[in-house]
Amino acid sequence: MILLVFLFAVQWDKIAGWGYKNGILHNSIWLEQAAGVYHREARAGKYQLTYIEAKGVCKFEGGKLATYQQLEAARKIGFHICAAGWMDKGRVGYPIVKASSNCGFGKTGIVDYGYRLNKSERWDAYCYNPNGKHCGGVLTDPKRIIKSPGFPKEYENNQICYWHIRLKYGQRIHLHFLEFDLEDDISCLSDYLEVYDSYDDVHGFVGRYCGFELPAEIISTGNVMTLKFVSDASITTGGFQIKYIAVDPPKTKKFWHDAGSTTADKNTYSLS
Ligand SMILES: *[C@@H]1O[C@H](CO)[C@@H](O)[C@H](O)[C@H]1NC(C)=O
Ligand SMILES: [Ca+2]
Repeated sequence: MILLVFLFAVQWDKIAGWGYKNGILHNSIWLEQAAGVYHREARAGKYQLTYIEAKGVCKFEGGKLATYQQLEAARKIGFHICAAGWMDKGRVGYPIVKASSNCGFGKTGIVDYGYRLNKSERWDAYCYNPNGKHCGGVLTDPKRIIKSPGFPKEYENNQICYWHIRLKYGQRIHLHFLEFDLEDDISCLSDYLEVYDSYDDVHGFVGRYCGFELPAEIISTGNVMTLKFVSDASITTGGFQIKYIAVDPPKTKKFWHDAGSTTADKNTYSLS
């Protein structure tokens, strides 16, 4: 019984952690992979892609623009994004799982803007790729080495890779850069690696890296991290190898005191 309450308290924290922020359900990265559907925006930000460009973004990663049916299938298992994107044949819409007045007009389903007559309008993109992306992936092992595609050979042009590191609740991620060599320019506009201390490449920006200087070690604040690698259309170099290791939380009562601010946690603690 004590164990059950304890587990419940931990689970509850976990659910609260996988929350809903800025219109995005923050477990969507897992779910989008299950359905083969994923959302992309332009490097310049939200709503910057014409239809042709949106097609190109999906093609970079070996996918295609998703059909309405594919987006709906993903939505049914929890894919929720508050941003309109191009679909197959020039249709535009977005998938809403959880009704809210500030996104999706309080309804659930695909918010459908229909087939656009003007293909120069700018939206995001919904891509479909059932075979996974040709680089990147979701990593759940406590220890792994992440390599640029093709390493130790040079990486290719026009790559976009996302690595989503997802460890056990309570663990942190320690990144060590072992080798690093990306095309060098002052603002890292050509080729770069970005690190985010969060579930996605929107929140928790840590840094953008290029050139050949080894970045310093990074430790996450939570159990998730996102790495994004982008290369442009010319000049490639040696690439990178990055090791990550799970760091376990200290197993002392003090830890639970510090972490436990909810009633559930306090009840659990007094039982034990
Ligand atoms: C098509 O959309 C673009 C971008 O919104 C706009 O600049 C252009 O004027 C539109 N063209 C027509 C024919 O409405
Ligand atoms: Ca380059």
